[in-house]
Amino acid sequence: MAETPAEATRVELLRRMERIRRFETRVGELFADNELPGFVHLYLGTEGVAAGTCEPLSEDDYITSTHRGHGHCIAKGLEFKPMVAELYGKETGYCGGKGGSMHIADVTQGMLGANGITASSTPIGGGAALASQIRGNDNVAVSYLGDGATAQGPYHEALHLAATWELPQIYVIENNHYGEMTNTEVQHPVTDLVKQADAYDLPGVIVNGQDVEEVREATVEAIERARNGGGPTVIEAKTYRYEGHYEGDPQWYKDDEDLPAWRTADPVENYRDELLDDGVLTEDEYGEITDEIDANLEEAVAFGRDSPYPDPEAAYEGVYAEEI
Ligand SMILES: Cc1ncc(C[n+]2csc(CCOP(=O)(O)OP(=O)(O)O)c2C)c(N)n1
Ligand SMILES: [Mg+2]
Repeated sequence: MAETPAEATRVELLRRMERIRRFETRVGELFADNELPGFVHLYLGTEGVAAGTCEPLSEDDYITSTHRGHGHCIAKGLEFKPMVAELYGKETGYCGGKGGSMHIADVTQGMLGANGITASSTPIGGGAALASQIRGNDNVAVSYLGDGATAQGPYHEALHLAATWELPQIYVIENNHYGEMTNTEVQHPVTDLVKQADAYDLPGVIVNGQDVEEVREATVEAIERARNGGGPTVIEAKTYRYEGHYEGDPQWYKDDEDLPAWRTADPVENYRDELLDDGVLTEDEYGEITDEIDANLEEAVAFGRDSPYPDPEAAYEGVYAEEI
């Protein structure tokens, strides 16, 4: 049975999940209204994973993310304004509007990038973990990947090196039950993807991704192991993608019974009810938290809309390494 975290930690876990839920819901609306270019892949339903894994990290720890990366950015502490501006492709975005939804990065906060290339978060995180090891500091790298991405070569190469060199890296598999339009069970010979960790003699843990405290507890243990030279851990969070693969996906492949069942396990609403029932929060305090988030979000939307597009010449910047 998980030890209950301190009250302030519990409120913080809820706050991060609410930030993700509200951001993603609003982004879905903006995309449907044709305001955002490109594709967006929403993180709705899986908020417990990002919040539970990022809350125990420090600003100096690293994360590497996926094409479904908004939740990771928010949970690591990135701000709404430059995130929304990036989604609009505006120059005030985190990457000057050149990255868009799938490539948000802010190295100052240890967010080394969302990434459109599935599984590529894992070798990039391995590089960050190797840097920590060489520098002899305490920083760990958390690398997120989807269930589908566990079938890819770069993940296994990253696992192999990280295990051999005992790098301070934590792999978080978000098993949201789909890789694009295909159910996980059809795509893989095993349903518990964490079993792959055995091949590299790494500890592997399965957690209920809808239970933010369970996710956090497994992450705290993995961080401790990594900081103490114990090497990597693989965490598989069982969770569920509420939306399609991308916004606009008609989702004809989804089993109609699954969504309602997973919605009753909603990580955000259930945790809010738990904190209210436990007397950790009052309805008024909860309202203050969500009002502040919503106000920040609307400011960010206005900021994104009103910001200028980047100068076309900016396409040449950041292509080659510049002398520091
Ligand atoms: C190397 C590579 N191959 C294929 C794709 C196309 N693609 C984008 S997302 C995706 C499926 C990802 O599934 P999963 O890893 O489960 O992540 P989820 O979308 O469920 O979060 C694929 C095949 C890609 N982006 N990169
Ligand atoms: Mg998936």
